[in-house]
Amino acid sequence: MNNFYRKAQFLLSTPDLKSAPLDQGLEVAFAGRSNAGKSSAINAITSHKALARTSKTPGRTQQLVFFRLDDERRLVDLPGYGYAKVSLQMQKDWQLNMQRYLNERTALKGLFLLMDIRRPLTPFDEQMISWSQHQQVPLHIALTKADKLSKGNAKSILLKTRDELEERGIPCSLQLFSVPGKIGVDDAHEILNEWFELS
Ligand SMILES: Nc1nc2c(ncn2[C@@H]2O[C@H](COP(=O)(O)OP(=O)(O)OP(=O)(O)O)[C@@H](O)[C@H]2O)c(=O)[nH]1
Ligand SMILES: [Mg+2]
Repeated sequence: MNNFYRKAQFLLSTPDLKSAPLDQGLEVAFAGRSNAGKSSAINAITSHKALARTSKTPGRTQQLVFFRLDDERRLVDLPGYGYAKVSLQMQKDWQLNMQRYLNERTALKGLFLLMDIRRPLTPFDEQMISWSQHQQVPLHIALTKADKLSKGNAKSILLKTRDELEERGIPCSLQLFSVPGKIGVDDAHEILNEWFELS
């Protein structure tokens, strides 16, 4: 079944929902801070080198980018947030855009939130989490760039973050992810299979 994600193809990118694909079928959105590794994760999950554009410069993906898996299923690379250099107006636009997407998108079956393991749960992450809770969109969190820490440290941050989320009563699953470390692609497929009704 993992070969399924290799079928991913770029569909379209759009600054807002007006030009988005028809709101039908099943969609999973990848969200997270600029530079958290959203586009890299999409590439690893679909076994493509450069399906989603990655960059060392934060703020690369300013649009909602839709990838088609089959007639019914799509992945979405959401615009990154928390990039210090963007104007207040752009931050407001982002907030409205994300809120609208989470509120209105019927096809949205799950939010895949990526957080750099060295900087989890920033205020913008908290905002995404609270919007997803409010809209009752299932939430899965991946702590990215796990290769930047020792195995022991990565594990302890995973456990600490899990405790923090549990204490706040936020129901979600949590995993480690690393592209060069080849960590977490199977876990990601498992949760996507569930949301895409493939298992
Ligand atoms: N060491 C390491 N670097 C990674 C990993 N994942 C991504 N990166 C690097 O982090 C940088 C940002 O990755 P992107 O995938 O472009 O991040 P993004 O979240 O899509 O960023 P925006 O599109 O700006 O929101 C790139 O230089 C990637 O090569 C990882 O698992 N380990
Ligand atoms: Mg990106």
